[in-house]
Amino acid sequence: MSEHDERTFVMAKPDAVQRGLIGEIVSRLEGKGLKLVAGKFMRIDEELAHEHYGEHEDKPFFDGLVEFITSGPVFAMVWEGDDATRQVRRLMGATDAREAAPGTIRGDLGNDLGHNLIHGSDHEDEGANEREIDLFFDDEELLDWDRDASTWVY
Ligand code: RTP
Ligand code: MG
Repeated sequence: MSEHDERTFVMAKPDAVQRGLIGEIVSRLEGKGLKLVAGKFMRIDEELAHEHYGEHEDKPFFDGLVEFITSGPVFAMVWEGDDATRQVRRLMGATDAREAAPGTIRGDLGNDLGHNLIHGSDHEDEGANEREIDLFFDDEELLDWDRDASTWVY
């Protein structure tokens, strides 16, 4: 991990899994030059959903959000790169997929406010990265690796 690199938590939500868009989401982050350091295909249970979305516990949409995020498998990931948290949020687009700019994942592919395909740690929430990575992954699941283009790319 070089000096300016940071790690950020990302998740393909149940709608992305159901619609067969895991690969597309991974591809967009890879294409931007971010590096995958962890990935896990899993179900989020009620308890994890409450912890992960704890900041929204008092909001009227909380129960629906928990129901959605626990409705089927998700693909949880950790991505690394320079300013990775902000980069991912830019690639994701605005929360409401109907308003998200074309060119973004949500803008191009997402359906609406609730079904917006992807979660990324909030860059405005100090420490959200570490907190969410810790919640979903053990330390040994985060891989340190270097790209070695000389070996495999001709
Ligand atoms: P996320 O946490 O899922 O990456 O999304 P976000 O940062 O862009 O948006 P956030 O404000 O954290 O909201 C979390 C999720 O709650 C749903 N939501 N519903 N009905 C509503 O007013 C409302 N507001 C937010 C969205 O699905 C959003 O992804
Ligand atoms: Mg959020």
